[in-house]
Amino acid sequence: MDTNVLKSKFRGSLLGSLLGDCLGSPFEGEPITAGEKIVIQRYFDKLESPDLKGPVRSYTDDTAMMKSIAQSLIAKPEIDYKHMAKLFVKDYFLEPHRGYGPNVVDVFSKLRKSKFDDIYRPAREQFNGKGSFGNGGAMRIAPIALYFYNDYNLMVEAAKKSTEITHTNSLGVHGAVLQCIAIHKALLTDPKEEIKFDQFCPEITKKIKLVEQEDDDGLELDDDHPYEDKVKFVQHFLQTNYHEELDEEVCQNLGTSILAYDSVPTAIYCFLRALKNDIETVKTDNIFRRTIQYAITLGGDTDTIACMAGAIAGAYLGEEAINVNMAKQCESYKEIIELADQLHALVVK
Ligand code: RVK
Ligand code: MG
Ligand code: MG
Repeated sequence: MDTNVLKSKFRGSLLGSLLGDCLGSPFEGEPITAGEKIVIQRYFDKLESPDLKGPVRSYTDDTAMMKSIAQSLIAKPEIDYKHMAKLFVKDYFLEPHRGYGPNVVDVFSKLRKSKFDDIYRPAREQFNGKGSFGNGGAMRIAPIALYFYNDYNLMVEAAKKSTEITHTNSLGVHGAVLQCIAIHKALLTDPKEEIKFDQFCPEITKKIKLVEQEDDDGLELDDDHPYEDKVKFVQHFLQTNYHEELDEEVCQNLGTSILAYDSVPTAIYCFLRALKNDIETVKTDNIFRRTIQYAITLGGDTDTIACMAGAIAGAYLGEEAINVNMAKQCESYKEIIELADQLHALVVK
């Protein structure tokens, strides 16, 4: 792929992540009614206006941690997970009010207290040794998909290792891997070439199936391949024509919660549904906007689901698809572009 196209896609993915987070966070946890969907439509119409003034829209933990991963890859191109862990912790203690999950905050305190002697131990001990399955590993994963765009196996390994600093439950780790695989697939698809719905899901299903099989602990629990099953559900919903009641089924079956299992497949669905251009409740010709606006109208963990859906959409469409006025509303958007460019310069020759 042409290096300038890739550069635009690198920017698109990190900006997509930022915009989803900044624009989604005001709606976090709210039940989304038909009236609220109209409010969200107007909110997005205004965001596209060049005359819109007002305070920038702050980012939350999703972007704070995504930035740390990018900064660590840039500072330590040979990959240094202890350095990454230190950046997570440093940022948290500098700005603790970015809406971090309660478990990760505890992990950060333990990491600091233990002087990072074993960066994986605190996360392993959480939830009585089960580890977290929150979506915190997935929400921050975009820089890993970009940095390892040329080496799929290293990418999967880095997705796991960067996640395990805070999340060790296989549901948390595999959620991050699935999100990484989806961004990677979008990144490597030519934006002029249409994403084929009947191929995208089966391809990522095949990949996540292998990851789930490799990490299978042999316990033969009821469900040893939850993500494989969930992506099949995504495919099923995509094969159904859009109607508003479908959103309720999507929320019930795919989920919209803070848990990786209940949000990563939903984000993938939002992107693919937005590509189909049949969502009546979201009125725009812009696929990027449709992706994050639709994700927000599903409610629940809106910042994170929009952030993850935005990272995939941006990786596919590139920076040009993102309305500049909208991007300018978001805190640190120039810094995010700079990080994307530095990652690109490091890995795209
Ligand atoms: C607030 C039981 C578990 C669990 C387990 C639940 C920010 C807990 C971002 C936990 C993202 C929560 C999100 C989140 C990212 C996880 N047993 N319950 N084994 N594992 N939970 O704390 O980084 O919004 O209730 O690890 O994944 O915008 O507190 O944080 O939406 O999931 O938080 O998991 O959160 P954490 P995180
Ligand atoms: Mg957040
Ligand atoms: Mg969130």
